[in-house]
Amino acid sequence: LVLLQAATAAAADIQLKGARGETATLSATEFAAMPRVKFTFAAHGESHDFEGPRLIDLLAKVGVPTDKPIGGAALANVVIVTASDGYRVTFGLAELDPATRPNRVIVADKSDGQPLRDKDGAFKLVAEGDLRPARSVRMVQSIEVRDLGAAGR
Ligand SMILES: Nc1nc2c(c(=O)[nH]1)N[C@H]1C(S)=C(S)[C@@H](COP(=O)(O)O)O[C@H]1N2
Ligand SMILES: [Mo]
Repeated sequence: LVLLQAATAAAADIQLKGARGETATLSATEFAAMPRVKFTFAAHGESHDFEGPRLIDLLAKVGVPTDKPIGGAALANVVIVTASDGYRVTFGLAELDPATRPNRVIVADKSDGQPLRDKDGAFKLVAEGDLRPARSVRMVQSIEVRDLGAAGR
């Protein structure tokens, strides 16, 4: 069973969907090759290091611009992170933008230099600076950008 879980984790990929319907599947191999950042996150009175690419860099693969600050109509874009147990959390796209906010939001695949705990699955969302771990989505499966559009339409 342990071997089977390891194989499942290694084969995990993340489904991405953009605001204009773009889709991409990010394999664990592609994920591992992305630039990554690391910071400490405290939850339940314990601090641990988490490491992985920024969420916004994943979303670049489905049309989110990362060469200029998030602005204009994209300020009404929301990002929905869904886990394999159905747990869901949202962010405003600008919250993920390093040109807008100092707090980093990552999809972690390592903690304290080790693979994540089994219960976290292959990927766990971690939002630097959050005072509680409610947005630390375990077992991240898919991430979607949705454009709320202009008011009244
Ligand atoms: N997939 C998934 N992630 C989740 C949850 C969940 O139910 N499912 N609960 C959240 C909440 S409310 C908390 S407090 C933390 C608890 O996770 P931990 O036991 O690893 O700290 O996970 C968060 N991430
Ligand atoms: Mo919670």
